Amino acid sequence: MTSTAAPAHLPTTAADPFAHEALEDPLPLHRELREAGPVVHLERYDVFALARYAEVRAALVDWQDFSSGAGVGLSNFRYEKPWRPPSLLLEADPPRHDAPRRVLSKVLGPRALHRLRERWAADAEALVDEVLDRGEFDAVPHLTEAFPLRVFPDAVGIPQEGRENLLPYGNHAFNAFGPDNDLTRAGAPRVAELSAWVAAQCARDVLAPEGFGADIWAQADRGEITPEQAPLVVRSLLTAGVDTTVHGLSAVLYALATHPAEWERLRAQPALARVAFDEAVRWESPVQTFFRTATRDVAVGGTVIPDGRKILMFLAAANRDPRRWADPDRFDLTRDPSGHVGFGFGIHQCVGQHVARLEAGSLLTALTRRVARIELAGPTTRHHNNTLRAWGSIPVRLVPA
Ligand code: EJD
Repeated sequence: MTSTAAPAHLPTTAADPFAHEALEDPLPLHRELREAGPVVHLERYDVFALARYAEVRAALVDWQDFSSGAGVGLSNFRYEKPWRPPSLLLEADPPRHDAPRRVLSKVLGPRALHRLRERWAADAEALVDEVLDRGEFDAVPHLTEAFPLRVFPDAVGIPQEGRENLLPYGNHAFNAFGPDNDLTRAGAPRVAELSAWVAAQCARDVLAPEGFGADIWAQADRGEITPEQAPLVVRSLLTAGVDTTVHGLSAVLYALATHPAEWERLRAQPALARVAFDEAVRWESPVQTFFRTATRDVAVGGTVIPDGRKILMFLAAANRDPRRWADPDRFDLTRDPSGHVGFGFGIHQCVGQHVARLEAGSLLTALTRRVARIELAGPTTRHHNNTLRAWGSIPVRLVPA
C-alpha cells in the first residue's frame, strides 16, 4: 500500500490503541488523542484518528466522504481480501447498503419487539431468581452472557446445537476489525469451523418458522432483498447481536455495582432503566472504535486526509469529550445521554439498538424488583478485544430485596 507523508503540522503519536496496555485502560490514550488535535496521525498503522465528539459525529454522518465499503476495520478492501464475504450492511455504502438495511430495520422494528416484550420480561425474572439463589457469583457468565444467550438465539430462530459458537465467532469478528495482532491470530485456528457453523444457521430450512431469521427470508420472498442476500443478512444478526449486548449489559451492571447512589435512583424510579443503559453505553462504549475510508482528499480540522486512507474513529473518546459532555467521566442517571455515538450515528447507526435496549430494560427491571443491593465481591478482570471494551469477570453479591 502506498502512503502519503502526513502533513508537517499534523499531530502524530506512536501509541498503539490495540496493544494490551491500551485495551486494559484506554482512557489515557483517548485523552491524549483528543488533546493532540482534531485529527491525529497514528504512526504505527499509518492511519488517521478522530477522537473529538464533533469530528467523530461529523464523519459518521458523512458516508459519502467516509466510506464503509472498503471495510470498517484496519484492512482496506481496496487492497486486501476480506477474511469473510463482506457484510451487506456494515461493509457497504448506498445504494447497495439500503435494501438490506431496510429489511433488518423492519425485522427488528417495534412490531417484532412488542411480541418479545412479555416473554423477555419473564425470562429476565427467571434468570434473576436463579442468580439470587447463588448469592455470590460471576456476573459475566451467569448474567450478562446468560441473558442474551437465553433470549436472542431463540428470537432469531436458530437451533440449540452449537450455540456455544456464537460468542467465540463474534469475539473473533470484532478482533478482526483491528490489526493482525496476537488477539486476531489467536482466533485464526477456529475461523473456518466457526464461519461454517454460522453460515449453516443462516439457511432457510435450518431457521425456525417464526423469528427474525424467518422474517428476513419472508422479505426475500417479497422481493425486498434477493434470496442470495438473505443468508448474509441473517449472518449480520448472529455477528453483531450477541457480544455487543453481552458487553453492554456488563457495562451497565458494573456501573450500577460501583455507583450505589445511581442504583438507588434506578430502584426508586425503574423507568430510568433505558437511561441507565444508554448512559452505560456512553460511559463505557462497548464498541470502542471502528474505521472508515476516505473516498477523496477530505479536509478535516485544517488537514487533508488523502483519498483511500483509513480513518479510525474513537467512539469511546467522543463519548467522554469534555467539549460535548459535562463531567464526562461520571456515570450519572440524571444526565441526558442521548446524542452519544456508542451506537454510531447516521445511516449505519446500530440497527439492533432497540433489541439491545429491550434486553437491557428487561434485565434491569427484573433486578430492580428483586434486588436491594449489587456489590462487587472480588476483583474484576477485563477481556481484551481489538474493538470491544469488555469485562472477563465481574464477581458480585446480590442482596435480595
Ligand atoms: C458492528 C461495530 C455484520 C456486522 C454488523 C455490525 C457490526 C459487526 C458486524 C457492530 C461493528 O453485518 O456482520 S459495532
